Amino acid sequence: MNETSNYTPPKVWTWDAESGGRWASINRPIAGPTHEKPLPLGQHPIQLYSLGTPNGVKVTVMLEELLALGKSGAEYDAYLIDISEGDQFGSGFVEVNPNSKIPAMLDQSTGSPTRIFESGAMLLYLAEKFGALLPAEPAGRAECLSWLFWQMGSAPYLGGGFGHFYAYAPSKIEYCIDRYAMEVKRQLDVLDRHLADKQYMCGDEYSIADIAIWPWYGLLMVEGIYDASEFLSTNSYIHLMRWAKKVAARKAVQRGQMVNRTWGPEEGQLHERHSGSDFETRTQDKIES
Ligand SMILES: N[C@@H](CCC(=O)N[C@@H](CS)C(=O)NCC(=O)O)C(=O)O
Repeated sequence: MNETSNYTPPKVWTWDAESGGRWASINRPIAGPTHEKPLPLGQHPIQLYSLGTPNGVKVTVMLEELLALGKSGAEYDAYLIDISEGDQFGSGFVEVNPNSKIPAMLDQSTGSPTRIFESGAMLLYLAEKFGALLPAEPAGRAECLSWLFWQMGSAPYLGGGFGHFYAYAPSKIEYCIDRYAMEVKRQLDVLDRHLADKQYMCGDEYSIADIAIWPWYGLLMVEGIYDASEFLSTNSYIHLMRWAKKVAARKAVQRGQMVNRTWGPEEGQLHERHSGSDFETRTQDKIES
């Protein structure tokens, strides 16, 4: 193994310089707002402030699934938060999410608005509010919540660990890439073995466990996020690949993936969403242009 650094940590860490790498300009060691900026408010019950990253996509897929089930109370306005510009540190955003990370959500249908932060909390909140996509009987519910929380605990190793050191860090550090590739491959094997005899994460029924896991592990399989398909041999996880493709084919998943997305092919981007017809208009724009 290459030894890449002789760095000796000082007694007390201080914030002296940007750390380098793709996200260096937004990283800081203090919480709280950096500037005054109220959030916009739309007409719909649910207000979402987000970006089309995997954590954001979980919630837009959930909302589109609920609307597809006829739950009109899940109508939503989705506003774009550009984390590369520091929008997550605006005063209005920090009031909804003191942790300054997308997604953040407000439910305006509850009299005084209810704030929800953390994508897993949003999935659970919405599933309970609308009585959907979460098994009602205790054993099924326990299994579903176990996988939901598995995702919340595991994905930081994929994104913040593997993705960061493989794709974003200013230099390739073998120790870090090895450590996180090992863990990510173990996680892929967990999912692959679990899905060997199941259609969905909790059996025959699609649920919030699938909605939480797919934007990270499903997209790694079908879209090769971080350009790492070959490196991680993702094709070898055949049950996980079958599940990833099946979930990717759902209309609500395709819609949810477009919302607040600002990169990739233009026809796959809907920067803000205020009505279901926005998707059709978006497609129409493309046909006419
Ligand atoms: N555990 C959080 C993670 C959210 C998160 O990490 N969001 C990232 C984008 S995917 C973010 O907003 N980063 C901005 C920053 O770190 O300043 C959730 O699932 O909601």
